[in-house]
Amino acid sequence: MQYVKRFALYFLFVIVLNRLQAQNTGEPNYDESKVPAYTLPNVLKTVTNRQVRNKATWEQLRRPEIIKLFEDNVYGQMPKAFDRLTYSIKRENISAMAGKATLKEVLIEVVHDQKRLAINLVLFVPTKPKGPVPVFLLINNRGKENTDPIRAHKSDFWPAEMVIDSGYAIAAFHVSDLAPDDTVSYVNGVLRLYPEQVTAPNGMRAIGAWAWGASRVLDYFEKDPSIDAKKVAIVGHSRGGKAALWAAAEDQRFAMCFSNCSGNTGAALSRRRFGETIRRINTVFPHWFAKNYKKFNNNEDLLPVDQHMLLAAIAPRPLYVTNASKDLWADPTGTYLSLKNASSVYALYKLGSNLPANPPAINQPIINSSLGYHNREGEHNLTAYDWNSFLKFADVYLKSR
Ligand code: GTR
Repeated sequence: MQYVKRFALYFLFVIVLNRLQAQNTGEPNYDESKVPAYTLPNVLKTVTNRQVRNKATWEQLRRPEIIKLFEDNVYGQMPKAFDRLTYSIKRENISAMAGKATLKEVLIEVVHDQKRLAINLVLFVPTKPKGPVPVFLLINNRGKENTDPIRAHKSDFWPAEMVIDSGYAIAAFHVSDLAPDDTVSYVNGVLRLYPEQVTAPNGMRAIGAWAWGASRVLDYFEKDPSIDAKKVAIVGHSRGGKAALWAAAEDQRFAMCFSNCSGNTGAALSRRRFGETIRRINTVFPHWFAKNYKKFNNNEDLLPVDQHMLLAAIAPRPLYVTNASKDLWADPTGTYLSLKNASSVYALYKLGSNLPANPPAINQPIINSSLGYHNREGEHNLTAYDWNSFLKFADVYLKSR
């Protein structure tokens, strides 16, 4: 008996040691059997332990609580006040794409405390639409050539022709206008307008700045008669996909959200510690999230939120998240589980209930659900396959309304 006890204790010791070692070396875990046991925070229980049973309590109490928890612990505050937003059309071409679209290059300027920020927007609107059109807005975190306004360079990352042919407008801005994606120079954008954010423990940083920029573009859309500002779909890939989720959660004017391969601190559950972890993301990208987020390095279970709550904060608006089969770094299973765990909030609106318990097979998109999903075969990227599914999803939820 004594032996058995000793052996059991030794065994436990080895397991704990292994786990600690794995955490400390920062070695990513890709083994499902090594995912630690975890309990997700209950999305439908308030901080004072009140069960949320209906839309009203969700909207008045729990949702604002969750947004505040994400602001204070993860993405930082989202400054709402500014003195002025103006815009000018820098270039217009009414016969772009061989006459299929009108191109507008718009300069959006935001002034606050006598400081000015410029956001450059590229926008294509289908020619002769019946009225204001829904628009896909991409947060571009890759090269600017991907959104080439003169279309000398075409890229599946932003397949403008394909979207125009489907009857939607398509737009993009580059993250560097808001916050350069760099550990030092990230402050040289919107944070110049809000310097107090840089020092605050819950201050906005790059991901928050990109999401903030998406909302300013939406402000512009509200002034452009060719755009239906009530039907703006925000799209982002990877780090841009994290920002797209945060933008849609913070700003309820976004009608729809597409978050592609967003992974850690995007759509994937942090507590699974599969692939990228909080510690790793905070170490390699210290300029992305609020300073407070570093408290949760190797400490996921202390977080008062997990990412399913971010997805839930988008309810009842249609949300589509994706993975790529070879992109284990972004934890496809953890992403699907996050979506599944957000569905209890969509259920308050009688939506999203048809989501299967297990992830669908590769290349089997779930379109007919307010919570859409696919795991595309292949690498970490935003491709024509992804956009094709986005368009199908939008056809169900944006076009018909
Ligand atoms: C990776 C990062 C991911 C993701 C990705 C990307 O290096 O670890 O969280 O954001 O970059 O943006 O492509």
